[in-house]
Amino acid sequence: MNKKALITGITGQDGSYLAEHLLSLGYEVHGLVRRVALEDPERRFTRINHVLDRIQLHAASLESYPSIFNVLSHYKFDECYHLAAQSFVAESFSDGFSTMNTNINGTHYMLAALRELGPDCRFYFAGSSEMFGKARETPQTETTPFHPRSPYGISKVAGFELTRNYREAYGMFCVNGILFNHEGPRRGFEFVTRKISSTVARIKHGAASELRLGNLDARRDWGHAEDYVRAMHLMLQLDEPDDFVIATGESHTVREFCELAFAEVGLDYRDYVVFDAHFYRPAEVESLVGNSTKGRRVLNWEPSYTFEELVKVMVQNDLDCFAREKSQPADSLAFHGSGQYRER
Ligand code: G4F
Repeated sequence: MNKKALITGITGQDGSYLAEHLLSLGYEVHGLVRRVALEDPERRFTRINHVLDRIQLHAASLESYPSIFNVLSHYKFDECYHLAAQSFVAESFSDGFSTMNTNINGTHYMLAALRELGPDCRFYFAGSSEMFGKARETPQTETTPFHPRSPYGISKVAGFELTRNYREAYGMFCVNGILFNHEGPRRGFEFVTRKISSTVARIKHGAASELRLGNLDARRDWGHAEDYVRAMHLMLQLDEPDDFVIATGESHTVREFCELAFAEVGLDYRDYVVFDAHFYRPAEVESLVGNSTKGRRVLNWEPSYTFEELVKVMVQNDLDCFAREKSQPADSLAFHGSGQYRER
């Protein structure tokens, strides 16, 4: 019998890579999606279009316990990957209440419904390096204390603790992945890496003249999302549930990302990058770098992309996207205020 997996957030970057990975392993893959997404597949399913005929989607909202309960009452899942969240840190400062509501209650609803309907289902929670925030030690490990710096980070700490509590209180197989930044060609355009790679492509083609950014000195440990979804799956195959840091162990500044991305198209970032205070956060996470020794040993996991390869694939992908955009009907990609395009 094939294993049955449920992915929340299946339409996002990580969800789409994870769906592909689980399909390649012979899983029956199901996804929870909001009804608005089902009603607007062209816009909402750009990352999963190529696997739509091999997965099953169910309408539910993370804000509605009954809708989650309803889906879980109809299927018996072996594994549940809870990836859905409001995941843009900057947005969490603008609307902390929505972020808290979706991220904390959504996780609690998933856990409570599983406890009721499928307590044997293995549960993965997408924790985040943002939980370390103003990091108390470098590099960060599974034992580094949390000090979140945003409503998003706080909501992830709550989700982490809920997951651990369901493991300890009810004996459920619940694990936390503490994933550091993971990017790739499917990254949303609001995140800094994709903002840079997509704007580099536009500048190269004469469609933009500058790139406005906030803190260029922020340091992150950036890996490729394709590598990180493999770790999620490995965590649910263990004999005992546990929590793991997943990271490359290298950190680079936003400035370094810019330098490499512009160099990829033969340009010097200093000629195009403009500092814009608007993109500064009320409380910044200055520097993060993970130590994933435990994950590498126990899960036998290794990242396969270097930082340089990550930047290169993202820029090359956006050059291709731009070329396709020019040959497509105008409404298949939309422009927003800052001059970057977004997938519709
Ligand atoms: O790309 P970012 O928005 O990602 P951030 O805040 O590190 O969070 C991402 O990674 C976390 C860890 O895996 C996830 F939990 C989270 O959901 C998300 O995926 O910003 C990276 C850095 C920040 O320090 C930010 O201040 O880039 C800096 N930055 C500078 N200028 C900018 C900009 N970030 C954005 N988004 N836009 C800018 O113009």
